[in-house]
Amino acid sequence: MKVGIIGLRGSGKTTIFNSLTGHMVHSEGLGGKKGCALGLTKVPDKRIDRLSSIFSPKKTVYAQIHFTDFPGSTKDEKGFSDETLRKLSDVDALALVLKGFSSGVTPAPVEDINTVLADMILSDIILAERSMQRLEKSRQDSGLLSIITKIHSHLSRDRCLALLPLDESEEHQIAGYTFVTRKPVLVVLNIGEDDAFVMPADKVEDVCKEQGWRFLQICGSMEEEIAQLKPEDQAAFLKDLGVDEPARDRFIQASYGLLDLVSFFTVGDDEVRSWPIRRGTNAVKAAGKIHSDIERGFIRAEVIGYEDFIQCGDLQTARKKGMLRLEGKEYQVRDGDIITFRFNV
Ligand SMILES: Nc1nc2c(ncn2[C@@H]2O[C@H](COP(=O)(O)OP(=O)(O)O)[C@@H](O)[C@H]2O)c(=O)[nH]1
Ligand SMILES: [Mg+2]
Repeated sequence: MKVGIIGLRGSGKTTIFNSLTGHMVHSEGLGGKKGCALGLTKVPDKRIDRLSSIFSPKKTVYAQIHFTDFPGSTKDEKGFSDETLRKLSDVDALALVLKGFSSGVTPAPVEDINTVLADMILSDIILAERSMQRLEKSRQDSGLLSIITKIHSHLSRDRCLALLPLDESEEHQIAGYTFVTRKPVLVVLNIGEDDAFVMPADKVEDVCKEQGWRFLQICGSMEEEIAQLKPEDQAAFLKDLGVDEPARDRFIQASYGLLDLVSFFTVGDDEVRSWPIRRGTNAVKAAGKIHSDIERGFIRAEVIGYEDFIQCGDLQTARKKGMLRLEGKEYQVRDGDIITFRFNV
């Protein structure tokens, strides 16, 4: 899964990117004007920590998210550049960073969120208009033209496309278009460490609610400092602050939630691993995430929920107690299921 970090220049995108990935991209460096910085981060999951301590496997694998730090736009640039759009076509979700800390200038997050929103909508309107002109001229695909026309009129009401219900066939027909407002968005209000300024966070949240966006508040510069500490010092620092997890973990988990992903786990002496799947995925498709052979030769899945497993303590006990359920191909995998697949190829 890939998340693109967008927002106006100076909102703290690179700072947050660094805190998420543990990278140290210089503030005016890569992310500043042109290129994009790329980073991989694991999705923290206390259940995997626990399973790993139970099995002491050779390898522990967490789910991962790719973050891309996009170059920021300034307020007077309109829409996204073609270059940026090309890169955005590749991301599954967006994290929109808003400047909420004061740096001599008072932050204006409400104005900023509306600026970026208008930019995103404008980008999609331009794309829709270009496509409508082309389709009208060629007179070939009237079905597609009517979908794009519907999209255009929806956008003209200042609404993100994620709010426009499309059926499967419509989705399929527009799959090749990069409409930025179709992507799920997490808005991140980047606040200062000790701000006297009263944040109009509720007004920002109102815009989010209107557009179906999620909202999170974070102090980017502090997160960046925490991320640079050694792991053992991080824990002590957080304890001092009286919190049990850094905001970066909430950020990563919220990004994960944007795509309605859930995790199932495989466990053993070799490996304890988290597998991200879309909510509603059935057992045979989940098996295919691990290996196509397991999907092809699927016989059954032995399943136990994470909480039940922890109560039993180990798989033998769970089996004796009859807590391991046998499930077939169509079983809908739930978040936290620990699964052993039986297969035959
Ligand atoms: N005081 C304060 N400064 C920040 C915070 N986040 C970022 N900055 C500063 O704001 C400037 C722009 O940040 P940067 O991450 O490069 O923004 P970008 O252009 O969106 O990538 C840098 O000088 C950062 O040190 C914050 O939470 N508090
Ligand atoms: Mg930057």
